Amino acid sequence: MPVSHPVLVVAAALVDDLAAPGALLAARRRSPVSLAGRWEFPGGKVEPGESPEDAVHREIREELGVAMELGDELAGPDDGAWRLSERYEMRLWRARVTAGEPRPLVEHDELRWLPRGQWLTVPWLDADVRIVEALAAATDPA
Ligand code: 9L3
Ligand code: MG
Repeated sequence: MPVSHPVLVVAAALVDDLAAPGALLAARRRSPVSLAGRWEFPGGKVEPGESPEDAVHREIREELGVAMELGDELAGPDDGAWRLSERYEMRLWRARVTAGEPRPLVEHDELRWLPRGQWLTVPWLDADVRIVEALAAATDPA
């Protein structure tokens, strides 16, 4: 059987200040049922022919209704990506909202700005926990 390549998911670590992150935006999923109630970095799958950067802008516009600027990527251990499961791998960028107020429009039912020091206080998706930890470790104390 051919080994199938993981599907690429892209997501944003939206922070209030790219140079000195204080608050981090977490989004609570309402779908699918298996993930409902767990928190994540908002984002989704890259579409055919789309660059990962274009995809993360599109996903955040669709899911939260805002425009953003990208900061640095938080590279993961798997060729720069974060393996989420057998099916998915993810790339993640620090980002900042440039227009609009984030709202849970599609697959979330709540958004929360978590103050620095409280980033791990919500039940993240299992796959996202180590990424939040890595982001916190890579972020200088405010
Ligand atoms: N996923 C995990 N962590 C994230 C995101 C955005 C996505 N921060 C996982 C959940 C889904 C899959 O990736 O199983 C595809 O995401 P979506 O298209 O349902 O958002
Ligand atoms: Mg999504």
